[in-house]
Amino acid sequence: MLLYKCTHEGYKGVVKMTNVTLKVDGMSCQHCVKTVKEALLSNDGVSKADVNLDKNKAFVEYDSEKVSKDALIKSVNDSGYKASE
Ligand SMILES: [Cu+2]
Repeated sequence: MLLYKCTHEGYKGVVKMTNVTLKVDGMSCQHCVKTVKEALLSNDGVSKADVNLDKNKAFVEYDSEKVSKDALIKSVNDSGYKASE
């Protein structure tokens, strides 16, 4: 787990980011990679999504208070691929 101290004025909280690596089936080219990455980043609370075509994996960094792992998986599935943990 990574801790980020937000330095925005008036904001004193610390955002706790959670990491997960999802298995993603169905990707065959860089276009698929881009689609999956955009699907993950479309979730509010996702700060980073690295998708690896060779390994069929997606590394996601997110704020678990804003988005759940299930929602991340669903967003990939809704874009036409198959994500699992
Ligand atoms: Cu493709």
